Amino acid sequence: MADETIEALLLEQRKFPPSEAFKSRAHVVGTHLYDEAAQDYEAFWARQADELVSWSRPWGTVCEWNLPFSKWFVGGQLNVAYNCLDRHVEAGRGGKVAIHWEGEPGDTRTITYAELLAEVERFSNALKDLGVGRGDRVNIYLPMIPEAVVAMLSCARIGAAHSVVFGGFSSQALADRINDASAKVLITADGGWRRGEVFPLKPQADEALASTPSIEHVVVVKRGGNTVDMKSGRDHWYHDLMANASAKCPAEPMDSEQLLFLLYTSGTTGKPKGIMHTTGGYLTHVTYTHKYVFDLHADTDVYWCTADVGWVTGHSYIVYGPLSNGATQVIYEGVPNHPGNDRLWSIVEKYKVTIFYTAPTAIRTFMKWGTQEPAKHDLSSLRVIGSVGEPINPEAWMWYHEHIGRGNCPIVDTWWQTETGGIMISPLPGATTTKPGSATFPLPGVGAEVVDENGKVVTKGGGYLTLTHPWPGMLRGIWGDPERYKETYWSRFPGRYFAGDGAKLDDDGYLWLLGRVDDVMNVSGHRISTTEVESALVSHPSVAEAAVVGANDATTGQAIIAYVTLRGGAQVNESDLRNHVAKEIGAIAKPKTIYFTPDLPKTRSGKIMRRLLRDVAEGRNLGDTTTLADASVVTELQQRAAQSSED
Ligand code: 7RM
Repeated sequence: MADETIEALLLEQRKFPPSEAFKSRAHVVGTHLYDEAAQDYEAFWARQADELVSWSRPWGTVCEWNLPFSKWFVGGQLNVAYNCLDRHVEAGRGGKVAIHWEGEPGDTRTITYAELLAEVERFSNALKDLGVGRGDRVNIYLPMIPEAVVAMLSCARIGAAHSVVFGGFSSQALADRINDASAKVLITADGGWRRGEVFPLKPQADEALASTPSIEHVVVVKRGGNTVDMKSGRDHWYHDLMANASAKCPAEPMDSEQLLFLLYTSGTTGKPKGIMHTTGGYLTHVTYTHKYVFDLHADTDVYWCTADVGWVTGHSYIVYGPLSNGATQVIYEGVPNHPGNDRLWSIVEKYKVTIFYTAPTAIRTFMKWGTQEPAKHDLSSLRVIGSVGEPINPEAWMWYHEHIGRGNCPIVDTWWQTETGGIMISPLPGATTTKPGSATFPLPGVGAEVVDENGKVVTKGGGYLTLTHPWPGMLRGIWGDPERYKETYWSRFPGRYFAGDGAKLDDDGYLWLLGRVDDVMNVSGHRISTTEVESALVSHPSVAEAAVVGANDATTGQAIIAYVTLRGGAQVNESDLRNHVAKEIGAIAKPKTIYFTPDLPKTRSGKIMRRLLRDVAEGRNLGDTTTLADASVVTELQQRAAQSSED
């Protein structure tokens, strides 16, 4: 019987140092930032806050830490919208493009910093006219249109906290979140474009509004052109409010610890948690990470993050980080395969995107679609490419490196969470030698350690990923439930934040994320991570994507069941694939059964839902499927499982 907390099976030897050409222009080369932060992390963050953020009143204390509650830059005052807009305009950069927006049908809008500021000032006044003020909550339920950015920044400007709900969520999910936050105003649209069609938002919102007594007003942006009901006195068209609002709305100073937003995470059990983020620390964290992780040069780069503003990635790396840094960015409304599988690459070519940030689920989908899609376009503008959301399998990393990065873009694999606010573990592209599949090292200013089940620090091999000291962007709590905050994040290992993820350290001290610890499989006493078996499967040239789960087994405790999606046109048989896994990482990790499937069940943000696959594998009725992106995928797998047990 093995005794490791989580076994480390996969050995990856390939290494990619930054090129001399990249280093010659990079913000960070070498170790000076790491050395500085290691001396005194509070002083390090204070320097970032000072250099990267504009304050209307300086702070007194850098960090007040009463475990598990932290306050950053205490006593300081600032306005986030001022930092994202006014200061760039005041510095003479009002004519710089903030947003190249591309609608799914092909319509476009180009918005400069001065124009974005004017829109935000007007909409801030419109919100004030509706009675919104400091400390209120505003819900946002919008497609990926510029008004989503305007709405968020307008809330920040007047001191109201926003709670963005992803436009793909149901009316029930919207109602739950509105009610938990007691939001006063809802900002939505008639509809948005997706896969060549208009999807309705206002009708969904209307269903939610039947049970949300706190909502006094609804603002509706016209985008889809679909017919909607407008309830007189409550519902207002955005364009009408804007026509009547006054143009000037000075940014008022907010306390550093003023609530900036709530963002709900569904987690695995229980009701969604309203994760709280505040002002000064959060802005410092996202501005710093956006600048250094992507090596942003705001005057020349064109940045594009493909996330939705409904997720934390959209908050931190579409809205607050990039705009605070004065970046020019692309925002795209629709799906990656409309009208063709090369839509994203045509956008990269069109806007000469230099920094591209996406998720492993997207990269594995691109692998399925084939290399001919990116090959149709000139991607030579790209210089840094990033990944977030799940562990990136080494072969997916290699595919991204070769076919999108064309062999000469550093890849930044960024580990972080809704709760961390910003990136925590990632290479710095001019400083770090990367290894395919490793998020490498904690960023300067971040403390991360792997521990075993007793909380003892592990310096080599697998265990639980913990964070050892507070950081500016950390969540301040769960809205309305401080006990749940302590219990969820701070109780498993005393004095440490436990993220819920497994990780291992290799011989060179590189960190490898191993997936959620709830998913770890126990096969004959060996604790095996899903990530490593999935990566072994994906390393087969025919495989694009894989999900594995441990299902109850009379002999081995759990047996590994794999669900595999092949690359376009490829074929392979089950036993070859099982042997391939044995060869890559060892016989103990060989899947007992492999199912081939065109799709895997995923959350709406694209993370594989192994819990459902476990239900399928163990023949259980499906639990909660409401967070699933496409429920037909599991139904299909269930039918297949039932069939194979009859065979
Ligand atoms: C940004 C985001 C958080 C969870 C996290 C991990 C997983 C995210 C990576 C990753 C391996 C990565 N926020 N995760 N990034 N795993 N490597 N680079 O995704 O709150 O929605 O999810 O996502 O399990 O705990 S999130």
